[in-house]
Amino acid sequence: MKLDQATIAKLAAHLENCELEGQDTVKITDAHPDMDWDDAYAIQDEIQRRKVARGNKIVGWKAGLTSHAKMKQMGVETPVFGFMADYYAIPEGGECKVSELIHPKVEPEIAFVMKTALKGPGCHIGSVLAAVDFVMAGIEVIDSRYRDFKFDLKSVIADNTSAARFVVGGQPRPVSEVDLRTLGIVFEKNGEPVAFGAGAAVLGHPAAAIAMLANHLGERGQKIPAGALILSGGITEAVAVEAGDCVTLRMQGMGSVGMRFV
Ligand code: 0L1
Ligand code: MG
Repeated sequence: MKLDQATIAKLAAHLENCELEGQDTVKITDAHPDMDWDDAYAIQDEIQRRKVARGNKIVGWKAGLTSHAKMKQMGVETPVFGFMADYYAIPEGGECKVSELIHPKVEPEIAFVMKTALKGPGCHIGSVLAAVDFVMAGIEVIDSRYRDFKFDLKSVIADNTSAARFVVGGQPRPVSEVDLRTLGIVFEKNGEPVAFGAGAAVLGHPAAAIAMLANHLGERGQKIPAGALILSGGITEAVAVEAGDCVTLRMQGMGSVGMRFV
């Protein structure tokens, strides 16, 4: 690690304040070009610690940058991971307040709910499928705290991988009943289809994102607990939204889920 504890705490407070106040900032690597990957996750961990100390619950995790094309574009070989706090959750069909955010975008994702805990290292798609209870449709709202979404990966990780809000729902299905690779989706904005895809867009098999998350947490002595919700990564490009927009994700054989931006 290159940053001392005081700097990590200062950067975490700055990024979390930007999130809570809906204010943007320049990327933190501008002032700290030497920070490394461990520093980036340490800042994210400190943001999580601040929320828990304030009484928020951590309800799950997310994987980001899970398409091979996007990873290549960003020059990385693994996805990035963030956590999800309880207040990120929007009820199915509910309202997401744009005034609380900076420049939201939405991503259609397959959400996993764990039946048993999963701890890496050594997790693979098989261990994930054995540990998952059910899957369902989910929409992630990302909202980078960096001005104009201009960032590098270390800055993004420190900023909890742009996590902001999410909605899950539709018709949950036992994971054993679903071919996650060929699972088709239609993503609609204001009633018009804007993106299409299939589960294989996420690392070839979306359960691979959960295995990588378990291995990532395992390296840090942590596990994915039973009951945790995990968003496995965007199946399509993120779609920008503003107040007045309505988005709906239709997932093959699994119903639909949506939210309104007000
Ligand atoms: O969930 C995601 O794939 C987003 C990861 C962070 C990068 C971004 O804000 O676009
Ligand atoms: Mg996402």
